[in-house]
Amino acid sequence: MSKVKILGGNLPNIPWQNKPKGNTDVIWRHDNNPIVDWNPTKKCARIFNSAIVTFGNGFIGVFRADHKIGKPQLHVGRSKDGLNWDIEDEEIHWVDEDGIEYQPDYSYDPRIVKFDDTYYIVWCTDFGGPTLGFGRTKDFKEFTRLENIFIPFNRNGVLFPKKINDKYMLLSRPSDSGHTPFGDIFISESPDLVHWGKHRRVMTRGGSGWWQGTKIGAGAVPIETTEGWLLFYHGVNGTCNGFVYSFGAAILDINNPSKVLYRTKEYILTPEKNYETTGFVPNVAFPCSTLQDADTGRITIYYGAADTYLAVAYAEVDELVKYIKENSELVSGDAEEYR
Ligand code: BMA
Repeated sequence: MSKVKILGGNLPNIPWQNKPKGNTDVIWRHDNNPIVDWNPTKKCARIFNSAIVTFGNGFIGVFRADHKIGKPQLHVGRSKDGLNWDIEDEEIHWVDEDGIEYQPDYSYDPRIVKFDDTYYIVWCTDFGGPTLGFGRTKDFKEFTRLENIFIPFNRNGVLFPKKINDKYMLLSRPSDSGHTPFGDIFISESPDLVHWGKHRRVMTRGGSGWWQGTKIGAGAVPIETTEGWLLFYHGVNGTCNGFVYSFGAAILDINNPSKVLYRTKEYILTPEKNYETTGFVPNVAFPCSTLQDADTGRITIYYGAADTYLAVAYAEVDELVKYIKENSELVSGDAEEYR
C-alpha cells in the first residue's frame, strides 16, 4: 500500500516489473524493450510516441505511426497484456460532426483522456501549420473529429483527466512551424472543450543544467495524487549533433495546476540504451502515456524511443514523489503570477 495515494482506479493487470536489484534509479526500463519494433505493419515503418488506455478487459492505444512514405498518422492497436500489440494497418479515418469525412495531412503524438463514456484524443495536426487536433471516440471504431482547439503553432496538447474548479484544463507548448528551437509549457482552461482561455505559463525551459535548456513539453496525462498532479514531461538539450530528448517529472498544485510545486533538477531518464540512442532520430526518449494502479502505486510509462520504437518504463509513486520533492529545482519564470 503506497503512502502517496494515486486517486484513480485499481489496475492490477497493468504491465509491471519490479526494480532490478542494485538499480538506484527512480524509474527503470522494461527488460524486453522495445515492445514495438521497426516495420510493425505493412504500411507503418515506425511506431513510437503513443497513447495507451485500458479498454474492456485489456488495453487499447492510439499509436503514432510513421508510414513508409515518411508521414505520420494515427493507428489503433489492441492488447491483452499492454505489451504485445496488434496494430491496425489502416490509419484512423475521421468524420466531422456534420458527418463529412476528414483526413488530416499528418497526425502525431496523441494523448487520450476519458470523460464519462467518451475518449478524447489530442494530437498534433496540420491546420495551416502544426497545431492541436482534437477528436473523440467511444468504441475506437468510429472517430469524430472536433474543431481544432488552438490556432498554429502548437504541440504537445495534454488534457487533464478531470475538471478542476469546474473547468477543463489543457497543457500545451506554443511553438513555430518547424523543429522549434524554443518552448515552455502553458496551461489553458475551458468550460466546454471548445472555448479556451485564461492562459498561463506553467513551466519554463532552462534551470541550472542543460538537459531541459532548449525546450520542454508536457508528456503523459497528469496523474492525480494526494501530493498534487504528477506530470512526466520531456526536456530537450540542443547539442552540436542535434536535439536530445530526456524526461523529467513535476508536481503541479492540485487545485491550481498552473502552479508548479516541484520539478526534477536532473532528468529521470535519458537516451542510454541502443533503442534510444540509435534509430530514425537518435537520442529521443519521449513519454506520452501512463497506466497506474491506485492500490499499489505502480506506474507504467509508455515512451517513444529514437522516433522508431515504443518502450516501457516503471516507477512507484511513493519513491518517485519523494525523489521529485528532494531533488527539485524551480526555474525562473515557473508558476509566474498572472499580470
Ligand atoms: C518533436 C516531435 C516528436 C519527436 C521529437 C524528436 O518535435 O516531432 O514527435 O519525437 O521531435 O524527433
